Amino acid sequence: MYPVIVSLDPPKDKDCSWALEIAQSLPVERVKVGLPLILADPTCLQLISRLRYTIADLKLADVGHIMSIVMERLAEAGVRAVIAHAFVGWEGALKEASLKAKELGLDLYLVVSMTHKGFDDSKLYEFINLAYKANAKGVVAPATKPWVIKTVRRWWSREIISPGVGPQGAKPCDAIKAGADYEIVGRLITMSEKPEEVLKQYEKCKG
Ligand code: BMP
Repeated sequence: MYPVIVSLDPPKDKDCSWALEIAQSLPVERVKVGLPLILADPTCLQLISRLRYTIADLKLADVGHIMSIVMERLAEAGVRAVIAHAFVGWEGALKEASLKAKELGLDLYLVVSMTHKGFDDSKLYEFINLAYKANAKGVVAPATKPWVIKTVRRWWSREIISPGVGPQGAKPCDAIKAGADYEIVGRLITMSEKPEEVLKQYEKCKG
């Protein structure tokens, strides 16, 4: 299997069948879905979750009881993992979210850095400590900033999953070479005429 999580973000003219077709046809274990898919068709989440290990990327960033309600709904739909923002902090937010994830058997991922230039990386160390405290399965860190991944890798022994490949600037394998475990790839695969060819580039990531 490839170290790739396919991000299924249907553009306006696509629907659930587009996402299902991609999830079904590609040899990947995991997919990531977010608001573009859920708003296109809320029932799609359940269908996708039956096919693949599905990470719900709503980038939860709320008070604890609201994140908990959302997580209960997501677990009901069958997703296996959720992504929350680290910046919301512990007391009143991630403390409750991490307890709820444990209760529901959901894997928790925390966003510790983002792919765009404007993201402030000054609290990276603090965010990694929060990820340990929350017993996160992994963190999201940007393929567009390999130096951030290298730093995270020094401090964080669990999974690093990394978006930003293709249209956002990183090349396939950049993040893996910097220390990530999976690259999160959306349009480079979902808009490709030959998605298998894109996946094949991952055969040689580690030389
Ligand atoms: P694409 O490969 O098409 O650029 O999609 C990237 C995916 O990763 C999107 O679903 C986006 O929400 C997500 N993502 C990102 O692009 N940057 C981040 O810092 C964090 C993300 O989750």
